[in-house]
Amino acid sequence: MTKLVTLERHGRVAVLRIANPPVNALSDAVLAGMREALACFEQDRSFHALLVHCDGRTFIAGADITVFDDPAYSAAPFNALLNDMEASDRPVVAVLHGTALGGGLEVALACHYRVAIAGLRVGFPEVTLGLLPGACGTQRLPRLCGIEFALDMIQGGRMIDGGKALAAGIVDDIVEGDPLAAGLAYTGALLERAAPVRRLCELEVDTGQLAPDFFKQTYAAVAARKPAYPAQRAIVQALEAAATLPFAEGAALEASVFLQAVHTPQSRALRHLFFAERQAGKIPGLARQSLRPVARVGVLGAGTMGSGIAISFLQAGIATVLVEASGAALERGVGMIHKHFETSVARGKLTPQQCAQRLALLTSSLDDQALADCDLVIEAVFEDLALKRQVCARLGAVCKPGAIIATNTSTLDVDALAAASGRPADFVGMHFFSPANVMRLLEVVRGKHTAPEVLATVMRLAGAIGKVAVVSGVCYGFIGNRMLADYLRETEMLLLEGATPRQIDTAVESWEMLGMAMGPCRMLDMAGVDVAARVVDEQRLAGLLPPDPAYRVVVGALAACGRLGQKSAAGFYDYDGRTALDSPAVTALCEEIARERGVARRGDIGRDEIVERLLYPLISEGCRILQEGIAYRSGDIDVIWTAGYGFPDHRGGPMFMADQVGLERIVARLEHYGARRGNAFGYWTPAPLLAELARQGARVSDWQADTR
Ligand code: 3H9
Repeated sequence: MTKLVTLERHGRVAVLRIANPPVNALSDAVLAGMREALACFEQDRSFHALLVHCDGRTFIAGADITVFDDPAYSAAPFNALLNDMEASDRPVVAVLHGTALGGGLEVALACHYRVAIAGLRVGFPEVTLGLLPGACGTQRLPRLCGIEFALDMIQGGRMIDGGKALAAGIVDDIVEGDPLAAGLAYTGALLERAAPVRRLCELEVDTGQLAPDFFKQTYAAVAARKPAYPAQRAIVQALEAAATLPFAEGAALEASVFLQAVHTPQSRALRHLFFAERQAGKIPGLARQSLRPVARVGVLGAGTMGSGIAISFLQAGIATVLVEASGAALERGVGMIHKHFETSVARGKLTPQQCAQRLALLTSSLDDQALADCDLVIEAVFEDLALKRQVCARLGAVCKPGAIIATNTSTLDVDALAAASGRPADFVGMHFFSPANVMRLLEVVRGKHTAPEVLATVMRLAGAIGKVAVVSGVCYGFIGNRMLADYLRETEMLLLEGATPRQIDTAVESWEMLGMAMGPCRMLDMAGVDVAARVVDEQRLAGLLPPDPAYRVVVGALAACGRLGQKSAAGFYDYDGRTALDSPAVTALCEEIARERGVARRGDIGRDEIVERLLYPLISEGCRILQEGIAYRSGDIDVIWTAGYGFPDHRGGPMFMADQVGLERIVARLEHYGARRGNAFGYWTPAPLLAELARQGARVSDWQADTR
């Protein structure tokens, strides 16, 4: 028996103890250990019951996700183990604490009784990995809770708390205390009253309340919602099998659709992102860094961004002070924050008491001095280098010693701002994405002199406010916006060559081609065409533009004629309310610019060209970013794009996708466009790292940068 699993005697009760930190994931070795322990229990009739118990902070959090990468993976041994466990003629009990997720919940459902320790959460998160439960979760859960409940829980992938699990019958009782002691007490009581074994596999699924066309409707709803997630359809198939077939046949169907899901590119991509997000939090050389305490946060600037940042901290229960120079702007910002929490109450997401508690943590002021006792101050003023320098100098003077000073700049030189603050070791970039309280990404910019504990503190804080944080080195636009610049350059170039905004958006939004949440023209219209034009102007001022007369001239021209995007009901599109309409004026403007700048128009721009021209230069820039050490690893770039830029998670991010497409092909296509369109400005020259990896037949995901 492995040390991961032991069988211990506690009087009449055998305790099957799993100890596989940190989350007791079911690796092959754990499953083998469980099988051996179960066999010992079955052989020893002096035991009257089996208690399944986990060491550490949680019950089993699921199958070990890495096992699915094995091309020969089979769920059959796991299922056989659970069937044998359930078949036992003596009570099998699970004591659940922390989280019982995925395969962990399936273990619990194969037990005859389940007792929860207060604070337990249970769920089937497989769908977030492009999977469905594969150890009869789709068969046992509906026998306990009905089809509709099971569908909601499995399709949603969300966790439910112990109270809801008790109400649904997923757990039999909730108790307080040490899991082992509580589990033994519960099992002892079962034995006292000679409680019988109960097997979910022997129950019928109650379909009495289901509408006759329930499954037909559910298939249709799934097809309309996420056609790119095959697991969604497979979940309905497995539940339909549970409702209509005997247990063994339903189990066989689940096994078959589960295995298909495991091998889909979508699931591989989502599994990659699961680990990439966790990896992103690990900073080379920063493993055991002491942290600075952050109990009070200041935000300077009460615009949309500043207010959104304040909401993020208030939501996490952190006292926040909002400071702004103009009374009217401050009032607007505070109003926005109040409205946010009040809307949450109206939608039932917060109780009125929770809303009051959060708002009580907010103070506001027109005076910088209000920031003097903050542990972290984030400036979120207008994106203008001169203004930000001034503001950072003010913060350097007003913040208390040891306070962290952060800039929310999306492109500007963090080292220059750090120098302006006079406290470069205390200084860091915290690039939130708009709307700051909604978007999951936080790009943390590590300056040349940022102290390690400042970086570590901000990374930890990001987790506390529900963000996924990725570290970037200092360069123009950091990781995300630097890559975005190439994507937008080609967007505008294609417009000059004759593509329409709709053609471009539709190509990159289409699931078969790419599946971006929003095409670039729609995105710019939403973010503000003037904002985009200002970014290009700042780049020009900083001397960062290529000597290309046609480089990103469209946003400036649109902004100059008042087409600022949705806010002015005209941008790349005309707007009727929220409906985007093709704009003859934009076509005319692009024709005129093309004529002026000597860009030839053509009518043969197809979807493949659009997607390749937007994506491959971006990937190439990602390789430059890696080679320069701006990003620690390619997975970090994938997290930035999926969490912050609407890149489809089922593609795993641009770098993961690059490996799927093949680096050789990407290099060939870049060279193809270089030959066809001319390469006077080096746009189509593959990054040296990309060219080298393609030559070696290697993958960018495997490439390791030296640590900075
Ligand atoms: C499944 O069960 C399929 C079955 O239906 C059928 C099979 C036939 N595997 O998130 P954290 C690692 S599919 C491998 O930072 P937290 C994680 O990478 C699975 N590793 O902690 C990290 O490693 P490191 C269904 C896993 O406290 C460390 O554990 N289950 C797994 O913030 C700590 O993780 C899920 O999808 C795993 N299953 O959150 C649950 N889980 O330290 C996935 C975690 O090296 N897990 N790791 O970076 C979670 O949602 C969270 O980890 C959990 C804890 C809520 C449990």
